[in-house]
Amino acid sequence: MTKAFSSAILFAATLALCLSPLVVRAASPEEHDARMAWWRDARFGMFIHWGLYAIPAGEWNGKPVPGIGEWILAKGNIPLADYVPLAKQFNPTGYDPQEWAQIAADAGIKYVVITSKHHDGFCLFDTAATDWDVVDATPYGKDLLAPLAAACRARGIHFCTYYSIMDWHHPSQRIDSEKHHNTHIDPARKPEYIAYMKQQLRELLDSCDPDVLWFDGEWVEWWTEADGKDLYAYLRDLKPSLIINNRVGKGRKGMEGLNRGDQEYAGDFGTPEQQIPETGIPGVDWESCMTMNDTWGFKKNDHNWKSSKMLIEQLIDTSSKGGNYLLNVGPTAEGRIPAPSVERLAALGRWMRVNGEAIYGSAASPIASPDWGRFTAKRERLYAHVFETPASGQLVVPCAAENAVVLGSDVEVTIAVEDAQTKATLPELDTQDAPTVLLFQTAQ
Ligand code: H79
Repeated sequence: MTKAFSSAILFAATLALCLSPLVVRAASPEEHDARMAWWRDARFGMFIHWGLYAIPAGEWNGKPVPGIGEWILAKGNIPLADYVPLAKQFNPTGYDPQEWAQIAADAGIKYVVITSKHHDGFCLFDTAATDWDVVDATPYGKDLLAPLAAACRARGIHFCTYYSIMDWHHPSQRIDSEKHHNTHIDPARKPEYIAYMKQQLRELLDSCDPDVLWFDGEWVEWWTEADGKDLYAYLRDLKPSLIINNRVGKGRKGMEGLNRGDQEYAGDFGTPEQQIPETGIPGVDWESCMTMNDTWGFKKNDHNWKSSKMLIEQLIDTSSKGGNYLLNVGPTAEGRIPAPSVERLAALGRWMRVNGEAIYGSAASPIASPDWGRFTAKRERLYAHVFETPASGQLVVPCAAENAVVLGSDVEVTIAVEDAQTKATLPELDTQDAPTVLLFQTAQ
């Protein structure tokens, strides 16, 4: 190779390196909107927390421990040295990815986000970067994620993966002896760990092509916003259409820094956890992730299940504020989604088959939340989600409607329009097990 030629290559490579984050960040608002379009329309996703922590399932040596990889290795819980051999017991012969995907599809779910690696570092996919994965360390010996990706796609469900930045198992880090939600990294080994993550994420993109990467565990003090921006650019370069949550960087505290074109924080959407904000933020994409009981991973003694009605109301509440709802299930070590979760998903599905048009593709309601329920909106349609029938038997809607019906029925609702207000006299509504939706059509 001539010197001039090799220096030209070097120049081009350097230029490409310098430009790649810029290329990612310079996306026009139109390109950004196009990339986010399916996710904004989806509104309803399923989170799956699955891993070795489903084996102790909330109990260790007869004592309760957290049911999730979350704090399972924390002080006083399971020592890492005792946790690692659990892999030899992990043999989820009851796992049927087709069944899981069908449960999700029947619930009206549009995307699935599954743990590829939680804080315990254990990988549910085949990675050459470590043997601490389902293929190399367990009797099951097969990749769990690619078959689920295929089963989801066959049903029109977007397949997405969760990945924890904090890693209790990687030799670069050790768990803080007091604050288990933290690791300390050997600074000399940080580049090696970043290369490890990048290799695994590339493998994940190659093997199951996720549409969202959902990072977590970014709060460790050694992970910086610059690290997050670098990882964001790396991934978008590998898959330009990829959507990445704000926990790739330090943006959890910075919902307001997202999607405004300023890219103050890396990431495409905010991630309130176990809470639905009082209001959305116009122009900011966000997603509330919630559990059906109290834990993320399967825990046999957690019976604190939310009712189906409450879950439906949370989905509506989130949509009414312009957010997505990511509802968690924690499958067992055998590979089954627990029956109480399946029942609740089925109830959500029954409701969505009738009322889905009020959720999918809906926009945040311009109207504040009333006492009796929530509003969602779609072009000339306003949906009133009645959680409890108001004592007056009437609803007042702040727009001039042409007509109103009970969604999914031919029951017409009597309305009286005055100025820019519509007063609806409610027919008998059954809101015992699920909210009822009234559709108000306004002039085009
Ligand atoms: O995967 C599920 C949980 O296992 C995981 N996130 C969901 C999606 C999770 N891990 N830890 N936590 C949730 C709770 C973390 C709490 C804290 Fe903090 C981390 C307290 C202090 C550091 C949050 C982040 C508040 C400050 C920084």
